[in-house]
Amino acid sequence: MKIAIIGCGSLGLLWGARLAQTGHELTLITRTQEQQQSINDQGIQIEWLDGKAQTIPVCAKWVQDCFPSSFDFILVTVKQVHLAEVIPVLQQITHPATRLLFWQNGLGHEKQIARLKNRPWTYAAITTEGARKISDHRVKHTGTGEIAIGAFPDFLPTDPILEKWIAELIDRFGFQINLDGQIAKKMWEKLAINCAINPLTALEQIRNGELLKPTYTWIMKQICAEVVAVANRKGFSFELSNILYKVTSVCQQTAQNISSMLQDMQKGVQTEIDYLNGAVVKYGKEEKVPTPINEKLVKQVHQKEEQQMSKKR
Ligand code: KPL
Repeated sequence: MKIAIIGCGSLGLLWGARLAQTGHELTLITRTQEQQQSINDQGIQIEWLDGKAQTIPVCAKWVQDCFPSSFDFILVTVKQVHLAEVIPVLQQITHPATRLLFWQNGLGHEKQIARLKNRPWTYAAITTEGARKISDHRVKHTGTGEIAIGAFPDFLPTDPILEKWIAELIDRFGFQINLDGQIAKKMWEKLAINCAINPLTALEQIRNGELLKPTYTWIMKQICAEVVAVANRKGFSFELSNILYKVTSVCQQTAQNISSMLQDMQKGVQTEIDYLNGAVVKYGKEEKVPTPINEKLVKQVHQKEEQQMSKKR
């Protein structure tokens, strides 16, 4: 199969390192020419969870140079903020049977996916794994977690191509990937996890594991209570205790991780706050469910984001 990964942040590089070892023809599509050169010249340098380092040669193409091409399988690992600009590219480098896996945090991608014409095989992939991009071609795998994939936004028939690919990955790497018939619910669950972890780590400049201290667990409970109230009103039923248990497990499993929002802050780039806590506020308004804590966090993150971005300018 011809596989591409579009978006070479921490998750894209992690999956690049994995998929380069599966024997499929793999191309990493980068947003900048500098990153393309750096990956082509030096390969992906990855430090795995057990501390072992590996250099993996891969083929990278700058997004502007990837036409004409046609891939059978694409992992879309750009952030939500870049999804809109990637959709026209995806339209051109795919065919009607291409499988597209969208790996974004938060909510909002269904609107973007709907812009694709005649590309029915679209999936959402949800992961709670941690990874940190160290430079354009270097990445560190910083935490294990769940991986779930499911048809999104529409229901799809059984897909032998996707199932075979997943079976290959399980066989090759030993980790579990679950095919989930209710991926939209899983997205709300992951949303709650990100709403609790990402803004607090970004505002306080701390690693995920530090959120296990009582001061933070108390705030995380309030954040999650609002997310659960909105999700329940939207028809996704959750128990707060269950969500808090998941948040705690992710903080433990990714204790050393720098959350994606803190990574964005440190780089002085736009964060995904509008697609995380911002989405909760938006849906809360629609459902007339108050979300004051999430609203406050959105404001605080925007303020800090602005400060960080102006330092970079
Ligand atoms: O998804 C993540 C993120 O950083 O965006 C978690 C799971 C919280 C890992 O850091």
